[in-house]
Amino acid sequence: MATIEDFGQFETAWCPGCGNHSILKALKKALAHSGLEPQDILMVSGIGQAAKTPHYLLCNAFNGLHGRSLPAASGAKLANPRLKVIVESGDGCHYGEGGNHFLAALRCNLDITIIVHDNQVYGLTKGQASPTSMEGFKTKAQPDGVWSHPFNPLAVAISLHAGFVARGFSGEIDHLAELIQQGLAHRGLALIDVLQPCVSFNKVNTFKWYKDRAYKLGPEHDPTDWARAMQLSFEFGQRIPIGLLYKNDRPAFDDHFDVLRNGPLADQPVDKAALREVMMSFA
Ligand SMILES: Cc1ncc(C[n+]2csc(CCOP(=O)(O)OP(=O)(O)O)c2C)c(N)n1
Ligand code: SF4
Repeated sequence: MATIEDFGQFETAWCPGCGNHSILKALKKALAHSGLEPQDILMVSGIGQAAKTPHYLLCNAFNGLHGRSLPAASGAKLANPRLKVIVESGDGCHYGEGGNHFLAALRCNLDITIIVHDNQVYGLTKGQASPTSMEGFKTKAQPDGVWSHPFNPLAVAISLHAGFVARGFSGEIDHLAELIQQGLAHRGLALIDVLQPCVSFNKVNTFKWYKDRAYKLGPEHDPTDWARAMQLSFEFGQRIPIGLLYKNDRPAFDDHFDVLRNGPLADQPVDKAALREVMMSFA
C-alpha cells in the first residue's frame, strides 16, 4: 500500500505561509489512507497557484487551461472509469472562468472529486478580486471595492443536489484529510471547498480571520437533510461551518453508460468496420 512518501516531496513555488502547503499535506494523507496507488490517480487542474498542486504530487497529471479542467477530467473519467480522478484548482478557475463547467459537473454527478483552494482572490495574477471575494474587498484592480455579491459555491452545489458537498479549512489538516478521504470514497461528484489564506494578496481573509470563524459540524448534523444543508451554506459571517454539509446517493453520471459496464473504453476491442461505416455516414 502506498505511503505518504510514495506521493513524492517536491520544492514548491508557493509563498511561505500560503494555505496551499497544508492542503497538499492533507491531500497526500487522504490518498495514502484511501489505499490508492500513484498510478490509480489522475490529477487534473487548470491554471493558477492552486492549479500547480499536481506538479507537486507523484501520479498521473493533466494541466488544462484556466477554467477548463472539468471537461478534460470528464473525458478522462468516461474513457477510463478505473482512474480516481481529482480536479484541483482555485476559486477563480472553478467558479469564475470555469463556472459553466462547474454547474454542468454538479448536475451530471460525474464520479470525480473536486478540491477548490478558495482564497477569495486571484493569487497567481497578483491579487484581483475573484467570484468569492467579499463585497467591498479592495484590490489594485478594484480600488473602490468589489460591488458584486459573492458567489456561494456550497449553496449552488446543494441546490443542484450534488452528491457530496463539504467545506474544509487549510488550518485543520487532519479534518481536511478526513473530508478528502470521504470525498474520494463517495460514488458521484464530491466538492470540497477549502478556506485557504493567500498571505500575499488577501489581507482581509487571513489565517486568523478563518480560524476565528471556522467551526466543525458535529454528529448532530444530518448531511442528508437538504433544507438544513442549504441553510448552513449561507452561514458565512461571524461563524463558518466546516465539514460535510450535504450528501446523497443518486447514481453517478458514468453509471448511465451501458458501454462502460464492459470495462474502460480503452480496454474494449474496436470494430473498425462498424466505425468506418459510422464515419462514412457523415461524409
Ligand atoms: C482563459 C484565461 N483567462 C485568464 C487567465 C489568467 N489567469 C491565470 S490564473 C488566473 C486566476 C487565478 O486565480 P485562482 O483560480 O483563484 O487561483 P489561485 O492563483 O488564487 O490559486 C487568471 C485570471 C488565463 N491564464 N487564461
Ligand atoms: S500568491 Fe497567494 S495563493 Fe499564491 S502562493 Fe502566494 S500566498 Fe499562495
